Amino acid sequence: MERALVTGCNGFVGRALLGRLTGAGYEVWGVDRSDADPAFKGKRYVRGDLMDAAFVADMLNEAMPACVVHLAAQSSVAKSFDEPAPTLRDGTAPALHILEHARTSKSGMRVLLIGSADEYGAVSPAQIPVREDTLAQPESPYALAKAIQNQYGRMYAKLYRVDAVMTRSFNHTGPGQREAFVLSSFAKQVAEIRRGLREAEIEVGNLDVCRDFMDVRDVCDAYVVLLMKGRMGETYNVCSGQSYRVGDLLRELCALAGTHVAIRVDVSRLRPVETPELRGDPSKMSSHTGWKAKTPIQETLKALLDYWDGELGRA
Ligand code: A2R
Repeated sequence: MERALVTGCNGFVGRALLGRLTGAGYEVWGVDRSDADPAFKGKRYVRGDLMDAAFVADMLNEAMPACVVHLAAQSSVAKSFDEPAPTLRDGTAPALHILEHARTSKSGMRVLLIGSADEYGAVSPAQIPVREDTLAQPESPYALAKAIQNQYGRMYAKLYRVDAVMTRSFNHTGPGQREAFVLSSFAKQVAEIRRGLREAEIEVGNLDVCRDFMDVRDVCDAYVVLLMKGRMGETYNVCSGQSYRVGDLLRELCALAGTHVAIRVDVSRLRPVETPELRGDPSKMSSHTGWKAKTPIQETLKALLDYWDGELGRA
């Protein structure tokens, strides 16, 4: 049984990925800087800060994984504008420590570095759907950190034959996502309205942006398939190839919940720079690995709504 080590395992994607990796036959070790999430009960869990190179080296020497899925990062674009320095540090140094260990130990482990569609920055309509060879022009500290991480991976693969594979993952959502993320925030508010816990009014940012949203389960499947079939040194768009207007998804959530809501724009939710549409071209991913996003968006929205309904019911 091959061992996979997941960094940032307590987070939204880490918790969803655990079952997908186990289902694919991996023995999973998790690492994060807080106490283990209950999902990791019975699994090998290491607590520590990946900013610490010695910690990373010791952990990898002990785990000797066949592969690492590097999820750990400060994952909020909005927060990155307020906290650029920690975002840049957290988004780059841990990847470098992992790659350095792979280089010096010659372990041959595969390192899957999770990047972001935000690396592309403000793409023009003519560049949509965005391909991997589009010039990355990051427009947030978060995106810049991810672009640097991507270049580390590319460079280590080229110079040292470290088996690094990089993603540029487009928007994904699902049960367990924090409400700092747009669809999760909407779903929570709609669930609260349905339960009579708040006025029938929703606070929103920009409803006109269009994004390539996927279900987190599909994204986790993409990561598992990239561990097996991704090519060294390559970057892959993990995307559906379809984009949805955020306002339309809000309407869909309201329809699913059977609620009518008023909409109030909260200026604190508006970003300094906002790309009108970000939709990826998934053809490289599908031709190299066979993966395709398959979950209908309505199913994802329903799962998100049910999740928040359950959380509110428990509160
Ligand atoms: O920030 P915390 O304390 O919540 O911990 C986060 C953890 N993490 C770290 N763990 C160890 N050492 C570090 N230096 C370090 N920095 C961050 O990674 C958190 O538990 C986890 C990230 O989880 P989420 O914020 O829920 O991110 P999510 O949505 O699971 O995204 C996974 C990846 C990220 O690289 C995103 O930028 C990308 O997918 O979209």
